[in-house]
Amino acid sequence: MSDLLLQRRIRLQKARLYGILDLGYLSPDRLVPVGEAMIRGGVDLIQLRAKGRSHEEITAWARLLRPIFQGTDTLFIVNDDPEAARDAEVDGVHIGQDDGLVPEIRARILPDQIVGKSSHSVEQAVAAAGEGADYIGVGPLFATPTKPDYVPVGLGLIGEVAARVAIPRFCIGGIKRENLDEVLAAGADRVVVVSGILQAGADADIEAYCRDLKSRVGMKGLLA
Ligand code: TZP
Ligand code: MG
Repeated sequence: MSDLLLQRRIRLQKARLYGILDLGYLSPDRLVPVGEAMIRGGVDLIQLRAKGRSHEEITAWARLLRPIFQGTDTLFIVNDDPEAARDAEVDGVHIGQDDGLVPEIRARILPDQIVGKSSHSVEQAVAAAGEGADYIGVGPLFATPTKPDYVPVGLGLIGEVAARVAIPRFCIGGIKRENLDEVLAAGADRVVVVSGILQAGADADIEAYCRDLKSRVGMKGLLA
């Protein structure tokens, strides 16, 4: 394993809070300031999610964002587009259940980049880990307008997956400041928050919202 891949995997192990720059909520001119606010607020991983946008656009936005991560501990992940992740030389790529197997994706990216995969059941979580994913998403826990077509999996899945899968598990879907304690009490130690962060308000409010989430999920990590 290269030093860079090892360093990325160590950062992933330590990561607790995952945020997403989702162009369903943000206009492109807000990517950099909101990304910077999230980094200041302590977000450990940030994904660029640009559903329905072209490969060229995604690559350009990834290249635009990359410098804001320099000198920080925050990892930068591109959703859905392995070639954009490769060409923009970000930290990794995130794929869904319909995007193929992890080894196929690895063959399309740089050797030291990480791969995350979404899972919606214990079977999918176990399979993603078996394929060699570096981390998994688990959800959606609750119904969410960010991914409207998905049936919520419920809080029970958190413990079932934790019992079977050792790689970092990020719970996702409808998680906000208001229900974070409930999610942590159900066994989550890592969370993804999308609309909660992006709808928090001005950049300073986004930063404060992230810092609050991070202190609470980070405390759980310390006690675990
Ligand atoms: N995958 C499963 S749920 C989800 C994704 C991308 C969206 C989560 O967004 P929110 O706004 O935090 O519910
Ligand atoms: Mg996908």
